[in-house]
Amino acid sequence: MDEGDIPEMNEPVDISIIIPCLNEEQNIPQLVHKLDTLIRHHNLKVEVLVVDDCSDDYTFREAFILQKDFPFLRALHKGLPRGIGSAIRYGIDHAQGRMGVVIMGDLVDPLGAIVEFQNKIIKEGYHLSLLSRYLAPEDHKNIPLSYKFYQWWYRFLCRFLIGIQVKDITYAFRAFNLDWVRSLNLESSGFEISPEITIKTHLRGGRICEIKGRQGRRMQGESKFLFSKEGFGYARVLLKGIFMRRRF
Ligand SMILES: Nc1nc2c(ncn2[C@@H]2O[C@H](COP(=O)(O)OP(=O)(O)OP(=O)(O)O)[C@@H](O)[C@H]2O)c(=O)[nH]1
Ligand SMILES: [Mg+2]
Repeated sequence: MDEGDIPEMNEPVDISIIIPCLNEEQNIPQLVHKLDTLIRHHNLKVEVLVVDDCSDDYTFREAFILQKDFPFLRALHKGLPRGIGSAIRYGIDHAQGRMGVVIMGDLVDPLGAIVEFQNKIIKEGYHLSLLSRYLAPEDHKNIPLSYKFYQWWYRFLCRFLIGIQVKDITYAFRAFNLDWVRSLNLESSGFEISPEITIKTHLRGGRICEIKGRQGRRMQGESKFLFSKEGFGYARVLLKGIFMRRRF
């Protein structure tokens, strides 16, 4: 089984939903069913790209089999080395829509926001629309304290050193104009791809907006995020942003 067996989309699509996945076999079927409900309800023109990174479980097989019942679905197999950032870039390279949306495979993102993202990016012409958990106090109550601590410092440094005013710089659930994001020459392999997109869009003069929303909790499978592993990438993206700001 490989992506070469999958037919190209026939109908033009507006939205390319990119789902980077590592060991998410338990979550993929439910996520695809939820997306199907949303797509039908709002009559969205969508393709959904599941980008699997040589998972140890049957993530790719689950997505591949589901393609038969859900024509909007494309199961993509990305080779090693692993990395959520490389998987998102792989999805961006293979996307056929006008707007890209990144969602997590662990069912934590408030999917209804995709409709609002479409208004912001396609109708109103924003380059980047972030889902922000920090616009209303009730939306960040359920974020673990350690994450809040790191996010607060990162936001503070980005504001102070780069001049970024948005409140949720690092949350991966977001939408962007695909041509715009391709022009940013993204480089990140890991979780730092999210701030890289935000920082580069800001520095290149792109229009950014935030919409309010709350993240849920992972119910199945395991988190792969380890600050000790990802911290260096976040620092690199921040330092590069400071350097770029001096040049522009
Ligand atoms: N393709 C790919 N996907 C990954 C990789 N690492 C994580 N992911 C996916 O990225 C999404 C987010 O990963 P999580 O481990 O839940 O990280 P998180 O949501 O930032 O952290 P938690 O809040 O602790 O869950 C999930 O869909 C993962 O399967 C990777 O190396 N490759
Ligand atoms: Mg998660």
